[in-house]
Amino acid sequence: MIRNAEAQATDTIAAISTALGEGAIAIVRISGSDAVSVARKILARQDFPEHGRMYLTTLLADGEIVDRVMCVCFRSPKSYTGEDVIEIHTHGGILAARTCLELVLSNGARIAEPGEFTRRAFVSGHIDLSQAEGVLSAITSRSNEALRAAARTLTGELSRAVMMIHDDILSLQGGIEIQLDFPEGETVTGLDVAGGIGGIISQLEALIPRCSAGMLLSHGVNVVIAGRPNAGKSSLMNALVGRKRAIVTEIPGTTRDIISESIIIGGVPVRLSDTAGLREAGDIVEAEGVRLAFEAMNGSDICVYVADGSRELADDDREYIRGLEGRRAIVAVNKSDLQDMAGDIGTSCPVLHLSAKTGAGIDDLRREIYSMAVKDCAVSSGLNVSAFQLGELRGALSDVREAGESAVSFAGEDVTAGLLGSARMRLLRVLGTDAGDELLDSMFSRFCVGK
Ligand SMILES: Nc1nc2c(ncn2[C@@H]2O[C@H](COP(=O)(O)OP(=O)(O)OP(=O)(O)O)[C@@H](O)[C@H]2O)c(=O)[nH]1
Ligand SMILES: [Mg+2]
Repeated sequence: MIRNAEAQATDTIAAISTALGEGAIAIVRISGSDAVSVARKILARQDFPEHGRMYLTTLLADGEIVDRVMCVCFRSPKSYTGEDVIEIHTHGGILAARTCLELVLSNGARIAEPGEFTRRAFVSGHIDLSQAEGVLSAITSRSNEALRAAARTLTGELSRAVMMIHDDILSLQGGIEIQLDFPEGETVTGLDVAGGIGGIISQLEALIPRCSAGMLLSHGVNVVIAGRPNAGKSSLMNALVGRKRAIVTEIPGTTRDIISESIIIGGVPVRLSDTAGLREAGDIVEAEGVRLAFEAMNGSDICVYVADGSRELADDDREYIRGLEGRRAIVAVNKSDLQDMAGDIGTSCPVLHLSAKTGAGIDDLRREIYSMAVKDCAVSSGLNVSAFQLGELRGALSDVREAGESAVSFAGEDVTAGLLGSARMRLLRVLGTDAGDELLDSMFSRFCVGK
């Protein structure tokens, strides 16, 4: 966390910006007013700082050549952080980059905090908070869809959409406020409150599913496979993962711990958890497994309840399935390669007949998990936001809806204007305007060092 914000905000900072490990090159990045002078102290070439040009030079420690490097300088304000930035490209591998960083640090820079370069880009006004979220997502993307959402966000698509809605609210709020000063009976020409609010609501209603999609693409869903012993939960887990991840035996009570594995379905990261069979456990270890299974099932985003379809459904099955009513859940009637004895399941959840053994119906299950996960999300046009930003967008929508109700219920134009003002503030918070240190700390601490 960044302390003594004022003093620290002007320090010249440095970090290795590439992943540590063997590779062709590694990059040490330096940012701040002393970046150029620090670089001059450790590089043979002294004439390098022409904006944006790569120079070949050598890295020196006590006059001795340590590495042959490339160096580039981005002059303030035309750099990522908005400050003078030097990047030294050393040979890859851990040692060359570390040696370079140590030299930089012993010559006047201090090590950067996680995300501090991006934080400086934000503070200097080069990017807003939504773009910073896009930067983070670009680094952590696990699918093409997620990477595209990140690219849209970091190039400012979300910022522009939010600003447009903000400006529409501002002009409507302004009109209403002028109206307040008008004498009774007179109206501001062309002021259409209901129409204006309707338009803003539609814009927010279109934007929020895109942001929910971004959240989904970065954070994924947590899918818990639950059911009675021997139903075929572990077999189903293995079928979905495509390899033998969990032990399968004909002995009921085989799985005792939670076994998790991540897969990607249609670009959405899905964290699957196989659990212990739900029953009165025989021993203390299994009992703990069953307790964890219930906990996982209750905490899941989507529950896949597995029932053994080659037998009649047990009363317990029916009870557990009833408990999932109204939740995001799928009933998987397994062992469809054997006789079907399950009968009517009696649930409003989707029911799929499948066989973990032969693979029949597994693709349908994948599709069902996907469509449940992406419900209310515009995946093909996703935009990245943090939970805080999504909360503010939803809050803005509910403020504007309330403003619409207040306008027709004669609650008073000042109430309508106040609600619009509150929605507008929320939109500004999405962009990080007036964001406090605490919010920025929590935002940028999610970054890696060097970004
Ligand atoms: N015929 C058939 N047998 C299956 C199918 N799925 C699982 N089985 C068998 O059912 C038995 C139990 O399978 P598991 O996957 O271990 O069941 P589980 O629900 O994980 O069991 P616990 O971990 O004990 O709760 C094994 O003998 C599997 O081979 C299926 O689709 N068809
Ligand atoms: Mg099992």
